[in-house]
Amino acid sequence: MRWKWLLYDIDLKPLNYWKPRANSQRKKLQILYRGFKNECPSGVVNEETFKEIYSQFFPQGDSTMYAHFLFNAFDTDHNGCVSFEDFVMGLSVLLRGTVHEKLNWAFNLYDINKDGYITKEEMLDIMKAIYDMMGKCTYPVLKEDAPRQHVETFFQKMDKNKDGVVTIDEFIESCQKDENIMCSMKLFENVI
Ligand SMILES: [Ca+2]
Ligand SMILES: [Ca+2]
Ligand SMILES: [Ca+2]
Repeated sequence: MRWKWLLYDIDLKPLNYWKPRANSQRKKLQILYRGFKNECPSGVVNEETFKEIYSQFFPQGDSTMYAHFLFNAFDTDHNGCVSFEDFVMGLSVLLRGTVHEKLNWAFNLYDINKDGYITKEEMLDIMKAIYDMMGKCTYPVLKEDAPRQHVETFFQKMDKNKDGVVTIDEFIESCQKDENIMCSMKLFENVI
């Protein structure tokens, strides 16, 4: 199997888009990549293993839900397992893709049921998962309703035609226009 890893070996260049965060992002990706290689001699990872590998990054919080959503975003053919090819394809978008490609990937993550729209509930689920993962140590003064307030603000800005759902065009347009949304949503820091 070793040839396979070599074949798909990628150099984990730091993201040049978010310079200040690039080092920690790179480190996370390297750990995940190594974890994948070690845990999955078969070249395929299931959701449980993925969660275990992922929880190493956030020992202070509960990353179960976020890892679940992340797994579904990597599992592009939705067959319940992420192959090394799926994984490397996702990584290469996140590491070397254009902003547009990265936003597409993020949209897919937020669109939990993959129907092409992000609802307020979906955004809230992701946001709650992120807050859970960060843990109380990171945000000691976090209020219970913080994720909901966050979502309200983003949703108002993103749902341009006010039809209650965010389309890919609305998502990309508002993320590109508003750096604040992009930063606050931690799209690229937390996407993986
Ligand atoms: Ca798959
Ligand atoms: Ca959806
Ligand atoms: Ca809309």
